[in-house]
Amino acid sequence: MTDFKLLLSHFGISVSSDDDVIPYGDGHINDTYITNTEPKYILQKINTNIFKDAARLMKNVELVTEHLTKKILQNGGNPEVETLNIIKTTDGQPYYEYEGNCYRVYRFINGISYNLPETNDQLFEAGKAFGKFQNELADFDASALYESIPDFHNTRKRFNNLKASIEANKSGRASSVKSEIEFALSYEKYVDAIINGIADKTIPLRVTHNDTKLNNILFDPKTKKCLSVIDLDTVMPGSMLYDYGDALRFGASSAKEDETDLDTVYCCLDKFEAFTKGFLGELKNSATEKEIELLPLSVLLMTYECGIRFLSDYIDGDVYFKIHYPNHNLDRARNQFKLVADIESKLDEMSNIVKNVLA
Ligand code: ADP
Ligand code: GN1
Ligand code: MG
Repeated sequence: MTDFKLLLSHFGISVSSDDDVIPYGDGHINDTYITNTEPKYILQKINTNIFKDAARLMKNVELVTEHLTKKILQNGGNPEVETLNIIKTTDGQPYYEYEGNCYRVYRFINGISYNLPETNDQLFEAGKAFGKFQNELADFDASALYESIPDFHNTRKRFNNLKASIEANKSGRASSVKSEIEFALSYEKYVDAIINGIADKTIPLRVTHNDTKLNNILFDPKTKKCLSVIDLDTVMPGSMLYDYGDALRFGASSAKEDETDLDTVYCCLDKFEAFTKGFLGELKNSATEKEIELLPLSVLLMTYECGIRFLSDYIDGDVYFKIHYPNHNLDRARNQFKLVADIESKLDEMSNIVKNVLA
């Protein structure tokens, strides 16, 4: 049992008992808790199976939040709620090692995160927020960043990893998911689209968030606008298309990421349009022709990539994503694959929407 009272005392935070530290949020990676204190804090056990070097990870978060803080202040905003604020340990460190685990504390931001957006306005606001996030980091020195997860959105590598998982078949589950594997392998033709553009420089490398699902944005409960973009663990050099495609993978879906009634899972073009308006409102002047061309395909690719990651993890025996029941990763994979097929059938319509938004 973690002694939370003792642990938090190293951050200068006092709780009456361990009951004042409560599991929080729906992240798939870190263990997140909220403290029942005034003010409240977010405590996270960093997933060091995934983020191997907590010191360098936290250096990234420090550098990025310092940069964002300057921008927020220049715009007359409030950095205490508009970006993450690291609470240092009493020794001035950005995380604390305790019983072999690495813990960090953030100031709690009083905002709402959505697993299923409720209105198109929320999509518009999310598009604006992720577009603005990239603009604010446009003059950030990318070479200062450590690559916290190498090849995070290299879809070719993700495809090869899936093949390796099937081959190794660590869980013995591969034979039970033949149709999902067949579906996944049949989409190989798309996997190089973004990587090739990066290689031939038609797609510029930018500092991107790389994990733009909607619950990594906090909305202001009063104004309904986006308050802040959080979960900065994967801020790394990447493509604008990763942030756009991943946000729509999640945000334009008609259903939650683990909905199992697949008849109710499809890509909503009105949500797609609302997000695109917000995103391109911020970035249309800096987007290249190739980036614009690949916007619709990036939604397919990021959804496909996430689907094959869930499927690989199911075959590996659920070692990466947090699951809440035995077939959770398989359900998530099926859900993403249903979306992939639907997005593929809507690519032309999506291109027309992008054209109209830019007109
Ligand atoms: P994971 O990498 O596991 O997704 P996150 O950093 O995204 O972890 O945190 C999980 C959830 O916790 C978020 O989706 C959000 O709801 C909540 N959360 C994280 N940090 C804060 C914060 N500083 N203030 C308020 N809520 C937060
Ligand atoms: C994870 O950390 P979280 O829950 O916000 C994952 C993303 C996936 C997403 C799928 C570091 O996001 O890449 O798209 O789950 N983050 C990491 O829901 O792997
Ligand atoms: Mg998250």
